[in-house]
Amino acid sequence: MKSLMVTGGAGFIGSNFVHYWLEQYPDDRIVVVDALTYAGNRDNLSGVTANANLRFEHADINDTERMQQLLRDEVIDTIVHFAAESHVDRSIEGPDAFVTTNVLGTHSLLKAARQVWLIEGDGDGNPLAGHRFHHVSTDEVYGSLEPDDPAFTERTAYAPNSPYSASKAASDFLVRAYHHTYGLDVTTSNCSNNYGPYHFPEKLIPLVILNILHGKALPIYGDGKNIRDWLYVEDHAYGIDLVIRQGKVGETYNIGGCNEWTNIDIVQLVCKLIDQRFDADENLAQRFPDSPAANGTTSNTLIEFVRDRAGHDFRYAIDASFSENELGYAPRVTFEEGIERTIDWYLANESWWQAVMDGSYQAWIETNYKAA
Ligand code: NAD
Ligand code: TDX
Repeated sequence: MKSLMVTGGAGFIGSNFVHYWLEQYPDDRIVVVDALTYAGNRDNLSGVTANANLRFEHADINDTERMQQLLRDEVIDTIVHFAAESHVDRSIEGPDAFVTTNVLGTHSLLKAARQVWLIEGDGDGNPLAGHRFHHVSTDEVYGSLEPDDPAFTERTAYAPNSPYSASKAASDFLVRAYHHTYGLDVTTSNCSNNYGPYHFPEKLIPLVILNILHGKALPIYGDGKNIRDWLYVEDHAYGIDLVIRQGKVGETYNIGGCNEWTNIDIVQLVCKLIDQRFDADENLAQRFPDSPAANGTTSNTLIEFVRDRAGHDFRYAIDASFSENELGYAPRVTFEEGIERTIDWYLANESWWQAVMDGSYQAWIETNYKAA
C-alpha cells in the first residue's frame, strides 16, 4: 500500500491521475496538494471526493514547512509532482509566476522531501526513509524540431524556448541535482501534449470545442502548420504509473503518443466530428443555437488565422522507445477513440465548463483572443 502526495491534483492531468490511481489501487492513500490557481478546480475531483482514502489540502508547494508536515503526518512515501503554471501563452505575457511555481516551488518540494525522507528518515526501519519523488515534465524542454528531424529521446540536449519550457527545464535540473548530490530517489517523465476530460479551455483542443459550440472564432496561430504529438491523458497517467513502480532511480522516461498532427488538421478534425454529432442529434442545435451546425453551415467556417505565438516552437515529437523497452509502455487509447471520447465528455459536462467559463477564463480570453 502506498501513500501518495499528488501536487497539482486539482488541475487537468493531476486530477485525471487521481481518478486513474484510485481506480487502479483503491487501497492507496492520496493527499492532493493544490493552491487552486485559475487552473485548479475542486470539481475536477468531484467523482472521488467522498473517497475516504483521498484528502484535499489547499496549499502552495512554496510553503516548505507545510509540505514537510504533510509528509510526516501522512507518512507519504511517494510524491507525484504535477503542480505548475502550464500555459505557454501566459508565460509569454507574465513569466514571473512560472519561475515562482515551476522553479522555486519545485525546489521547495525537493527541500521538504530531503528534510523528511533523508535527514529525519534514517533508512533503518524508519517508515519515512523509503521514498520516491516523481517529477512530471514536458517534451517542450527539448526545444523545437524541423519537419524531418528524429523525435526527442531522453538523450536529446535541452533547448527550451519559452519562459514556460525554460522554467520546466530548470525544475528538471533541480530534481536531477537532488538525486545526484543528496541521493533523493527521483524519477522524471517528459510527456507530449495531453488531451481529454478536465482540460482547461485555454488550451487548443478544449478551446476549439467550446468556441464551436458558441459560434466563436477558432484562432489558429500563424499558418497552422505547427506540429504537436497528442496523447490521451489517461495514457499519461498509465505511463507515470509504470515509471513510479518500475522506473530506475535517477532515470528519465519519455512518454508520448506517436501521434503527430498539424494544428490546422486537428482543428479541422474537431470541426468535422462536432458537425457529425449535430447531424445525428437534433437536441444539440437547441442546446447550442449559435454553433454553425445549428445554422446550416459547417464549424470550419469559424477558422481564423491570427498573429503567431512569439517564439512558437514548430514541432514536438516524442520517441518513447526507451519507455517501451524498459517499462512496456505503449499508449492504450487510439487517437480516433480519444478525440471522440473527449468531444463527448465536453458535450456531456456542460455544467463543468460553464462554471469554468464564468470565471477568469472568460476575462482572459476576451483580452487575449482578439483576432490579429
Ligand atoms: P494545469 O495548469 O491544468 O494544472 C496545474 C495545477 O497546479 C492546478 O490545479 C493549479 O492550481 C496547481 N498549482 C499551480 N501552482 C501551484 C502551487 N504553487 N502550489 C500548489 N498547486 C499549484 O496543468 P496540467 O496541464 O495538468 O499540467 C500538469 C503538469 O504536467 C505540469 O507540470 C506540466 O508542465 C506537465 N505537462 C503538461 C502537459 C500538457 O499537455 N498539459 C504535457 C506534458 C507535461
Ligand atoms: O488558440 C490557440 N491557437 C493555436 O493555434 C491555442 C491556444 C494554441 N494554438 C497552437 C499553439 C500550439 O502550436 O496550438 C498548439 C497547441 O497549443 P497549446 O494547447 O497551448 O499547447 P502547447 O503550447 O503545445 O503546450 C502544451 O503541451 C505541452 C501544454 O500547454 C504544456 O503544458 C505542455 O508542457
